[in-house]
Amino acid sequence: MATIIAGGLHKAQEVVKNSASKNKKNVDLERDTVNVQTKQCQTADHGVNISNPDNWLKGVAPNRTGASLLEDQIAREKIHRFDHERIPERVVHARGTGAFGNFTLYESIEELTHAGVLTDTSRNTPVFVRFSTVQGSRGSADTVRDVRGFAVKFYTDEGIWDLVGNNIPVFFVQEAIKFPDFVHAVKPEPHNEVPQGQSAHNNFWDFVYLHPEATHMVMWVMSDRAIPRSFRMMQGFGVNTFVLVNKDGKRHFVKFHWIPKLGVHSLVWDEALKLAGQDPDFHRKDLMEAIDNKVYPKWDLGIQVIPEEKQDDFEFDILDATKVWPEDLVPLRIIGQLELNRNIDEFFPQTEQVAFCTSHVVPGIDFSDDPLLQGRNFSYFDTQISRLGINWEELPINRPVCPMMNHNRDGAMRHRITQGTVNYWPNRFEALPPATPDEGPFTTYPQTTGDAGLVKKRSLSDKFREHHSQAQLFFNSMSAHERNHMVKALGFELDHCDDPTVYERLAGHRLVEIDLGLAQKVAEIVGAPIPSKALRPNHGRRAPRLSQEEFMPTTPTIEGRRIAILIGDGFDSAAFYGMKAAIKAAGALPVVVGTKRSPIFAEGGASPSSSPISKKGVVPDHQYNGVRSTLFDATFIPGGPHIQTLIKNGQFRYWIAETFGHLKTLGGTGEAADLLKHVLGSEVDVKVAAPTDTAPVEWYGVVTAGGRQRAESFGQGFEILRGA
Ligand code: HDE
Repeated sequence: MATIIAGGLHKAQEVVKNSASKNKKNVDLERDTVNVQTKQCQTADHGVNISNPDNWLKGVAPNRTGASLLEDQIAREKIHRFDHERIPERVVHARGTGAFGNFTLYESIEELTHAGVLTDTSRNTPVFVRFSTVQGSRGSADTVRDVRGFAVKFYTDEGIWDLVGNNIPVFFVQEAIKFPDFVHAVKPEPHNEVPQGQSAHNNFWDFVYLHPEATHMVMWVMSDRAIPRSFRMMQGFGVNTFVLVNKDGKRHFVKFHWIPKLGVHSLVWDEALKLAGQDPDFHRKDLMEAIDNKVYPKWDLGIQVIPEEKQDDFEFDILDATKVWPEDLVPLRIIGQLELNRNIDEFFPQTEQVAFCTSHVVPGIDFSDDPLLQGRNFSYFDTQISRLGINWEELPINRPVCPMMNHNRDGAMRHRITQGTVNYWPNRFEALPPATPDEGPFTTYPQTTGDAGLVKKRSLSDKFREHHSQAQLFFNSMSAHERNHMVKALGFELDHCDDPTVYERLAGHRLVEIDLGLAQKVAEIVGAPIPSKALRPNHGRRAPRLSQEEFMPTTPTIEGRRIAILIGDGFDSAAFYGMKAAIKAAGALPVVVGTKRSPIFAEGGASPSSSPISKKGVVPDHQYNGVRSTLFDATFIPGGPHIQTLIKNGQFRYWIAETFGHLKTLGGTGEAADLLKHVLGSEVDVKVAAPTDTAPVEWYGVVTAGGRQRAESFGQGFEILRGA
């Protein structure tokens, strides 16, 4: 991967320049951006040139080291600055990564909203997106089983709009006041700060049992959605119910969806576990690599809309964040596209200091009474004060690209200098008057409670009390192998709970509310009494688009995928170069893995003369000990005498077995079939594919990915191969 990421700084700057006229946020950030790669000499923070940044000032007697002097203001400054480099990590979603991009509209939805960002089809709105995990701290691994954050900051002409979503459409709790309990329960336990980056522990599952409203979300978290292959290949959901207001003042309820153009794909659990150790930055690097290679990740923006007069037409409360709006009842309408096309220049001032705030909406978008959203609108602003200080909105990554001016002043680290003698309204100069209606101000929708008998109560509407119907709907909608993965995920999690109260209650009660078969399987795995009676009948309904298999791209694609090519001295150069070019032509990334990282020569001693590296041989991107099959989506092995070297090497044999076990495509030419057959045995059908225009060599393929039947035989296949 290093080869691809190298030079990122220059590329990022290039994009800033090229798109300067298009992307207002890039232009805005330029005024705070400097480049360390200049020959300017080092200075202290107050600008004085420094000649010795390496030694502390000392009182030195002849031939002695001498005492360090406190007087050294240069050394002290360096240490002081270092001592204070850290800020509090986010209380949740601490681990994340970000990128810049643009949002454009396919069609205006002016009948629903007067927000410019959702109506002006000529606009190219700059965005910054931060993806994250939830449970782990800043240094935890990327591929853990967890919800992923999908937070989008739109820098619109009317101000910032933060759509702070997740990759799962529902949430664990219905009331914001429950959020601290939930987060305490899922985070590492208080007595020993264990576990990191996992929900597999007593307290989380104890919480789940005691909160039936968490059941639906838990089904999603135990599904493949919680171990995405890439941030680029997951859906995003605003989760909460928002409101759109049109120019006539009519309001509609809305849910926002992001749908990835590459489809929705996941890792298998064994890969996720291994990757957490082999490459804890797997998702972070994957995103940067794709953008550096100009395979820009794209999502469609979809909306589901419910007119105000239909809000009571559903069996669930449309403000309940533990429920989806099934698409057969409320169709999804695609209206725009998000593209990520620029990597960050520096992590801390951009990804770490970016601060999202659900209460940041623009005119035309408003809040519903969704109780979670109302609580979030308080929490995000508050948490940014604790992380970044009261002037957090002045930071370059957070400031809007439209004019911003008011009488808010002062506070720690104020940057802005405002001229003039007044800082209050009204004032004798009429300085900074409130916006007139013509200036498009934000106006809160004049919602009437409509209830003469309004009373203050700590409660939710009755429909909020139904917790199992959609959990069943989700489970019913999974394919057989997705269900199988859920059984295994529950087995793994509950195996990490050593308190019988926790796993027995879960299997014997909570899961029986969803599906008896599911509960029985899990109970057997984790050693709980096996339940014999369903607690409620399964309503049998399905919603196909809850299964991620429904999100396969209409034309199968390998765009943006990483494909390993295994070689040793004596590989077939025609097959090697032919396939490498074909992979590139299809928008995927060939990564050469060799027996060593020094030059490797093709059969006959040299590469073809057409190759620029013919005399030097091929220098692989990695040697086999530096990477593992888990880092790639498929593997190709050219034929040639080098196969004999690979066959003798246990690690290459394991590579083949593991790739097969993880249901990924294996391909080869000529003698590569010997290696595939040697490792995979007669159980596996090694097929010969005819040469095509893009793959102009005859090659063997063991296609293990994509098919449901194959997915079901995953465990079996893997076991056979381990033995081989
Ligand atoms: Fe958050 N959440 N949350 N959350 N959340 C935070 O804000 C909170 C909720 C989500 O990349 C915090 O800046 C409350 C739902 C994302 O910087 C904090 C409740 C959804 C991110 C906070 C929720 C989310 C956060 C911590 C009510 C999906 C990361 C740091 C129950 C729609 C944003 C921060 C980033 C971050 C509070 C529930 C998504 C403490 C009170 C539902 C993606 O303010």
